[in-house]
Amino acid sequence: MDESYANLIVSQQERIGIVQLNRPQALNALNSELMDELVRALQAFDADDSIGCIVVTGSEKAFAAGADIKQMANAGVVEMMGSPFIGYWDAVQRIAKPIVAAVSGFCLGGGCELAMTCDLIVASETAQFGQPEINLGIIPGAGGTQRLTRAVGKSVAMDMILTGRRISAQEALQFGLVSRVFPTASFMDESLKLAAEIADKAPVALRVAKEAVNRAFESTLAEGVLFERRAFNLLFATEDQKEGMAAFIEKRKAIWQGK
Ligand code: DAK
Repeated sequence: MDESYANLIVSQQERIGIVQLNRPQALNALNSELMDELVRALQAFDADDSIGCIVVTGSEKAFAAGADIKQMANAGVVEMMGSPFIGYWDAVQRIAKPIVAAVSGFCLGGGCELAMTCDLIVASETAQFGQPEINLGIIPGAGGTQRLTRAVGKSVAMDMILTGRRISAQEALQFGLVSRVFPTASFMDESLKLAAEIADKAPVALRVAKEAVNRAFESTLAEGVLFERRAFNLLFATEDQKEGMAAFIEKRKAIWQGK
């Protein structure tokens, strides 16, 4: 990737696209410049056939300490209503390839909402998750009241959102907000290993699986199951389904074409 970014470090490792938030002076606080770059980097990876899975990460100290408080402190209601800011989270949600949020350190407010907009969250032992907006006289505004509640249930979500308290990586694992917690020393290696495992799968099936799981949040059970059935059947029109099943029968590794 040749494009250069002021607030990101973007790289590729085999079939993994890595986007590292890099605004250390503000603990990766998410301003509009950073979010604009993030969306552009994700869209570029999404359009790149050599990428199978994307990792969004931050620094050891902070995934992101929230939206940039200094940027929005003086905004008025009309300005907030007309702000394109929230559109960045929607754009992240529209990325078709799987996105792993690899979280170390602070993951707060809009940062936690960004992680939850990704497809799965893995954490280092040092990660701390929270929605502290209540301490600023506001509430989560990028999906936190909805996605956190779906992830951890009403009681824990209320506890976190009404008190602003931060939870540890272990608590986040226990509550179902994250799927795995890795030791600090091996956190990035383990996160990339997981992403590589995903990136190695059949590309079309990955997209369809992501879409189907996300549909669970947007539909009734009956509609979701119907969506899954159609999506499942559709995969029998792909070369990868023929290859995957032939490889199983022939006891060899499948070679995916993404077709
Ligand atoms: N914004 C701006 N700057 C931040 C920041 C933030 N969220 N978090 C940290 N910083 C800056 C600090 O101001 C400080 O800068 P200098 O003073 O050195 O210039 C630098 O990062 C280091 O921070 P600290 O000195 O505070 O570091 P500590 O280790 O002592 O404390 C901390 C770390 C993470 C506990 C603390 O920085 C903190 O409490 N940060 C704020 C966390 C927070 O309240 N996050 C929620 C922000 S509100 C929207 C949708 C969603 C949102 C907005 C709009 N729309 C619908 C449009 C989301 C809102 C939020 O996320």
